[in-house]
This record gives sequence, structure tokens and C-alpha cells, in this order.
Amino acid sequence: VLAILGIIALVLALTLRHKQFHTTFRERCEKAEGYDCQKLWRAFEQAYVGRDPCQVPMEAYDPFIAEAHFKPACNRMLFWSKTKDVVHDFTNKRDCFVTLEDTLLGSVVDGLTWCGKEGSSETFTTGCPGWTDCVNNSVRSFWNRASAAFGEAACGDVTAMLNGSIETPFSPYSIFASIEAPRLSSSRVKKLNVVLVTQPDSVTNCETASLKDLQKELDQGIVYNCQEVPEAKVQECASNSHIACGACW
Ligand code: C8R
Repeated sequence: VLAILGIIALVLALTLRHKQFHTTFRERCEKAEGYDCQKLWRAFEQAYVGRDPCQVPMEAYDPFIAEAHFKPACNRMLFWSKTKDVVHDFTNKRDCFVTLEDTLLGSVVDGLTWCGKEGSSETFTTGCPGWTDCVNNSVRSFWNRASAAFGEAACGDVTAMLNGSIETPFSPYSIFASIEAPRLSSSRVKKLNVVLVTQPDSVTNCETASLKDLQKELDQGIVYNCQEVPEAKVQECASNSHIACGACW
């Protein structure tokens, strides 16, 4: 009897988990107005359903990106690399910047894992390949494609929060360096403000070779600026709404 109950519980848990992913997607989608969430879900799942989870190229998400008709928030777009926690602590508390995860594109699956399987029409949330297990995995390709759209749409003055506690804040392996920065176009982007988030014992400053690479690779015509900002200062601005966005650092 226990074994049978166990199997029933397992089957229930598995169906619930599948439902959970679609439900989370739909609930997050419905919070953003003006979208056909059923259509958006179909466009999303066609990218990976029934496929080997390591054989999902970023182009597979083109229909989803088209359906999400992304509108850029010029002068408020915030890119980041290896600073996720401090960035989202900031954006959750203050309405100064817009990250990819604050847009419909990124919000519907932020923090989630998903993949398909050959011969199945389901979405799985466990047993999926990890970020570095294969290049074309369903999750990584999604972030690559969504980030490409975010970089292409960037306009006005843009900000990038990078990590001053690591040797290579502009790591060539990061999405920011490999996908977003090369897509910033001087025809739309006037200026890139790098905010290098530092700790009291940080190893890197604005003069680091890694940031020289960023300057070199940037489309000619985009003005480059870099500021070292202690993490405590970012946090202070997050918690004090009387400090104007432009006066944070
Ligand atoms: N971007 C990339 N990765 C994202 C993401 C996002 O918006 N949102 C989430 N949750 N993730 P990193 P990076 C997850 O190495 O490679 C965009 C991914 O699942 O610190 O330079 C965004 O616009 C992945 O595991 O940064 C941002 O500007 C990590 O976060 C860059 O790309 C990647 O985090 C950040 O990508």
C-alpha cells in the first residue's frame, strides 16, 4: 500500500511541477497588460518542446521574441554582469532603472529552469542540462536570445553594473560581453555608464585591462564612462527614496 501511495504521490508531484511552470509563466505574463499570454506561451514552448535540451539554438526563441514586441525604456536600461543580487535589490526598491528581468521578455521565466525531451510534448523542470553542460541548452539559449533583443533595443544613456571584486568584470564568457555589449549601436546609444560595484577589499578599479577591452570593443561614437561605486552606496540609495536617481552615485 505504501509503495502504491508513493507512486501516486510521485505522479501527482510530477504533474503539479509541470503545471507549476506553465502557471508561473501565465501568471507573470498576465501581470503585464496587453499581451496574448496563450499565444506567447505557444511561441515560447515551441522553442524547446520535443527537442533534445542540448540542441536548442538561440534562434529557436525568435517567435517568442517577436510575440513579446519589446519596447525599450531609453536612458533607463540597466545591464549587469556578476552583480545580480545587488542589482535586483536595487531595482526592487527603486524605480530608477529597467533590467531585462523587469520587462515581460525576462520576467516570465526569471529564476526558472525548463527543458523538453525528444518524443515528448511536455515541459520539464528537473533533469535539465546545466548552464555549462552544453552550449545550446534551452535555458542558456533563451537568455542569449532575450539579451540580444535587449542589447539591440538599447537607446540613449545606458548603464552597466559590473563586479569590482573579480579580476575580470568584463568577462568574455559573460552574456553582457558576448551578446549585449557588441549589439549596442552608436546610432541609438549615446553613452555607456559603467558602475563598477566595489567592496572595501576590491581587486579591480576602472583602469583594469578588462574594462579597457570593453572600451575597445564598444561601437565607435558611444561615449564611455566608468565610476567606482562602493556596494554600500548602492544599498544606501536603494533604501533612501529621497535620494534622486541621478544623485545615487
Ligand atoms: N541576463 C543574463 N542572464 C540572466 C538574466 C539576464 O537578464 N536574468 C537571469 N536570471 N539570468 P551573470 P552575464 C541568469 O554571469 O552572463 C542578461 C542566467 O540564468 O552574472 O553577464 C542581462 O540583461 C545566468 O545563470 O551575467 C544582463 O545584462 C545568470 O543569470 C546580462 O545578460 C547570468 O549571470 C547578464 O549576463
